[in-house]
Amino acid sequence: MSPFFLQASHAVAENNYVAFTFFIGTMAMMAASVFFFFELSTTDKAWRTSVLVSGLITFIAAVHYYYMRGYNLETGDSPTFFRYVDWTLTVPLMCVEFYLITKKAGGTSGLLWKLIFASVVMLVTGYFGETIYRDSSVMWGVISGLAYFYIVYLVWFGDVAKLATASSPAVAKANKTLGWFVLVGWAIYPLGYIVGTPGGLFGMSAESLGIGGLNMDIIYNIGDAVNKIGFGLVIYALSRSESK
Ligand SMILES: *C/C=C(C)/C=C/C=C(C)/C=C/C1=C(C)CCCC1(C)C
Repeated sequence: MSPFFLQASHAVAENNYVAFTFFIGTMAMMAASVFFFFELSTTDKAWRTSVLVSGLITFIAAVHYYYMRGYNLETGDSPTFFRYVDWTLTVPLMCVEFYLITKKAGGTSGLLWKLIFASVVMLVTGYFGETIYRDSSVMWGVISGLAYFYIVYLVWFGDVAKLATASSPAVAKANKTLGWFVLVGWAIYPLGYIVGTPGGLFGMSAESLGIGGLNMDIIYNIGDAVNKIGFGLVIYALSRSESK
């Protein structure tokens, strides 16, 4: 007997640890959403939209995680389509966060679109490499990686960094922390992509990376928990430090 939270209507997977991480993910994203939404009433007006967006990111993820858990239990497969729908909604919203925190110092919608465009290129090419064009997953992974590094560049050295520095010490500090999330936290995803590619990529596999036992979905789920909730908390902390 598997525990109740692993049972599906077409009971398939016993001891399905992947589905278990989807279950934990659903709970964590739901709890984070409730937190961000409830804190809105005591958030300074200037930061309300930012904290609201933090809650929307985790809320959208919670709904997707609920579906992904069911999909994984019933089919035993990776819910790749739902995963990418989730990311295509939530990653642009993270770009919106960068726009919102730099807006006071002159962040423009042009900058926002640059970030969103890069993130969509990163995700669409990643999706191609994981699904339709499996045979050329190296090429699609590299293109996706280039778009990713462009985002890293914008946040660390480009317009986002410059505007954040010009804004206030608190915004500059928050941007630095968000920059670490983008550089280190987001780097978890290419790891999942490598592990999920049959035969591995560039001769790398879960075993050779020292993370044998972790599969692609578990790695993506860890990445989402770290990045969506962590990112939101940085914005929340900023909203508190600036309202004093
Ligand atoms: C909440 C979801 C987030 C922050 C998702 C981020 C996803 C990425 C940074 C994905 C990046 C990828 C590459 C850089 C190369 C391989 C393909 C991807 C899409 C996994």
